[in-house]
Amino acid sequence: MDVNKRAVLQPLREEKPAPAPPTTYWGSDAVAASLRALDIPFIALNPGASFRGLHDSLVNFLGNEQPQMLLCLHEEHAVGIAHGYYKVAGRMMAAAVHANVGLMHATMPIFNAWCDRVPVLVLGATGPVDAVKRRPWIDWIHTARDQGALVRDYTKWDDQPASPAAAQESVMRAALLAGTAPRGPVYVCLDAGIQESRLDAAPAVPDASRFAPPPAAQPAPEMLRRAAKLLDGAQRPVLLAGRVNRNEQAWRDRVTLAERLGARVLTDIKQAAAFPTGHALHPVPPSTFLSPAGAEILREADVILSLDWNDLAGTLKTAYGPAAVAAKVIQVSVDLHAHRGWSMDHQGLPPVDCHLLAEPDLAVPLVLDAMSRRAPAASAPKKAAPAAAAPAGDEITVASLAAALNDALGDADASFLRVPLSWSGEYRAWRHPLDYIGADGGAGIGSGPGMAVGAALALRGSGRIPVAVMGDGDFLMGVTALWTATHYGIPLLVVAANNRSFFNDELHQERVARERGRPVENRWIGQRIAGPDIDLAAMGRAQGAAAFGPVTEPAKLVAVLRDAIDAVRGGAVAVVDARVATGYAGSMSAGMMRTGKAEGKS
Ligand SMILES: Cc1ncc(C[n+]2csc(CCOP(=O)(O)OP(=O)(O)O)c2C)c(N)n1
Ligand SMILES: [Mg+2]
Repeated sequence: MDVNKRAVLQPLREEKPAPAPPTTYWGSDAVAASLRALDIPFIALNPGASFRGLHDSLVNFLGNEQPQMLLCLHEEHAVGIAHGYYKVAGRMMAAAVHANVGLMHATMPIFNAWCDRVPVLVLGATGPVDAVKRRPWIDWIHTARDQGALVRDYTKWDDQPASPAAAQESVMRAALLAGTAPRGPVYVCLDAGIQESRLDAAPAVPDASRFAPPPAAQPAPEMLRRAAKLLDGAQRPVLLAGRVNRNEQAWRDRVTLAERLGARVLTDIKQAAAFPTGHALHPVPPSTFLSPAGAEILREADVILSLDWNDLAGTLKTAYGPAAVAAKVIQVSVDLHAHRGWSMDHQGLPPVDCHLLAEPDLAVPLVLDAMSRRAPAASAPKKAAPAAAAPAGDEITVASLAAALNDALGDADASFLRVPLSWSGEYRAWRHPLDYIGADGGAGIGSGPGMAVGAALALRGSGRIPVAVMGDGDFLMGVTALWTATHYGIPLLVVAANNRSFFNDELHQERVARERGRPVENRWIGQRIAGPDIDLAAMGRAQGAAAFGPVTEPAKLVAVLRDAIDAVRGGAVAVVDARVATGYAGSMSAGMMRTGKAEGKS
């Protein structure tokens, strides 16, 4: 393999249409003009006749730029790519999905984006609302009375405008709502009849600046004073660093806050990097559920400051059990604005003594200013030594895979776009907000490849190596998303931690068997993805990726990963099929241990 140590940034593939000087204008041109006005960079889609009008406008009215189309092989990828892109870029993308069936394919990633509070502008369509205009059969099965009902419970807003002018307003409102915290996906259904109606003149271009999301809301001054007083008086404060943004200054502000308070900090592996995990004040690795060590720290706390911690109530319950929470709790979050009746993604109801109704990244500097404590607290606790690398055995484990990846990456800046369920937070330190983008929000397996492609798209040119480590189950459900990356030239390393099983659920079967006194050794049935073993490298190669493996020998792994990383540096998508032993790492935690056995995470 050609060893190329420097990142090569090939231009993103552009698909330039033949020029089409406008002679006529159409309803869908008005929608396209709105997307341009909103500065939407990309629109990921799988085509469909219900939005053929919009498709034509994107190509022939806008010239396939701003937004540029990204063709996807499944609607799940289209929304997942938009989701992953936002998680890195902090910028909203659009996705277009076909009437009824396309939206049905997109429901899971829309739910994921909803749970992750990530904005995505989902455009859909319906066969003509006016029955007279419907073609026989197909337009009838692809017309629904209320398509938005499919996603209404996990979007911030949906609409089905009834004219081109109303469609422009609808898209502006959708973007405004999606981009206002708490953020989330929105759905606008475009009637095919309206898209294909002729306009008398070129559509107006909305002034998007007049419909922009308002500046982030400030917390109430009284609450800020109260929070500062609680923190000034705290002896053993704990900071729960949850859902925060990718901004470097905000990262430094959190470190300053923790150091000034001498607060111990916990982070969550479901969320993006929120604090340097190697810092002395970050004593336990990020985990899916609160670890026993984390619970101990929370029980000792006198003041707990939650920076939009996902599931504050469940976390406190893990630490305190049924007893009242002894510590004073400060919650910094606007999330309650997103809490609805259909989905329980709002989690339990936490006891809160002081609520700053603001986004954490805005609130932290205000809290720092309001506090009287100025100097860093004197005694930082000693950081526990990181776990020693597991000794090399006959089989690759997820721990040894992580160690090999760390070795192969060396000092390079890498962004982890996914880690598998079997990953433990101690395997790699986060030192920068872009070191890790967190999980998918809704725990929908199959989101890994699509979200990784979207995040890698946003990382192009950053000098960071995009790395997605994912379970074989996650990989297999979404693998064709990688074609979008190879087609457009989006470098990305995908490492499949291939245990040839939906292993998380083997653990669930094991638990049930134990409870029922039935044979534990049957846990694999209906779970193993073996016999035949699937050649994941070949699946990657089929999408146009540089493919490596299957790798079964621990001794060969670092060299293979180096080659794969070099391929990514050269601009490729690389897929490594690493055959790992079944088994989960030692991060199993109190919440999982109801029966005292290691259990599945989701
Ligand atoms: C769409 C969807 N289907 C099923 C599940 C249930 N589920 C949770 S984890 C898991 C197994 C995932 O397998 P893999 O990605 O290979 O990870 P492993 O557990 O083997 O490490 C499944 C099926 C889910 N969360 N989402
Ligand atoms: Mg698996």
